[in-house]
Amino acid sequence: MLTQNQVEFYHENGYLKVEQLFTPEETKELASEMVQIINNWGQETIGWPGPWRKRYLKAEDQQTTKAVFMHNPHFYSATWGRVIFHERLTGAVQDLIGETIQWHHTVLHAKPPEKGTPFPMHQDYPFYPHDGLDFVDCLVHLDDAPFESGALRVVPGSHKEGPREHITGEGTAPHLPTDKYHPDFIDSIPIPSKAGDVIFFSYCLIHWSEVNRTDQWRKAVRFGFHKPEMRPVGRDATEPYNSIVAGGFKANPAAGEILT
Ligand SMILES: O=C(O)CCC(=O)C(=O)O
Repeated sequence: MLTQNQVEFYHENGYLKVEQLFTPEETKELASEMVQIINNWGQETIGWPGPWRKRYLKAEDQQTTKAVFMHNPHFYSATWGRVIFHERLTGAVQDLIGETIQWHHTVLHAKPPEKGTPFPMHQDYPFYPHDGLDFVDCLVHLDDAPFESGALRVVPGSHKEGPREHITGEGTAPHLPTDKYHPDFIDSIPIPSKAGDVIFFSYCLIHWSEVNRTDQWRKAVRFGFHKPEMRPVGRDATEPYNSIVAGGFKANPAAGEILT
């Protein structure tokens, strides 16, 4: 699915954009199902809360940004369930981390027009820490995401140092401390994308994005997949941690011979 160069680029930089992984027909169907899901089940919020807003937004914008976030679109739409097994998506993840992959989550991050929420610099690791590094997030674009729409921005190579200390706690989404990590003094590159493009990135890659200032929605859905041996940090090692195997086969290291 991916070329050797693409795989090497991902491991070196911590991210990889694959253009048109979804065909225009697939993207059109996914986008229209997502609009139905939003209209039936969605809720508008200001986006991630937290003290980072003071550093990233002007006073008048700090509590007035707009966002629609939703987990598990497959609870409402079979079309979205099938994406968990989409062969070009899972095939790319298998090329990056190995034959057997376990699905972890699907979440919509939609930035409505004009004041669609920004995201502060962060890694995804503190949202779902696991005991390994082979965790790939995949940002599936349902709309064109030009620079002005708050396209994803990444700090290439920042995954190599592993998890970093984040500001966490009540009233805030995990984010990197703004006195050390802020676009004013950490260089990042924007990855403008088209509907149907997918950005794969390590859950240790530092990334962020700006306000959507266009008059169009910027809807993107993040899928997370990891190696099946990886387990959430803090969970008892004897507790089964099974979720959907989206590619390959999950063997049981403790299995005995049952059938011959
Ligand atoms: O969609 C974006 O612009 C950022 C999303 C993000 O930060 C994430 O998926 O962790």
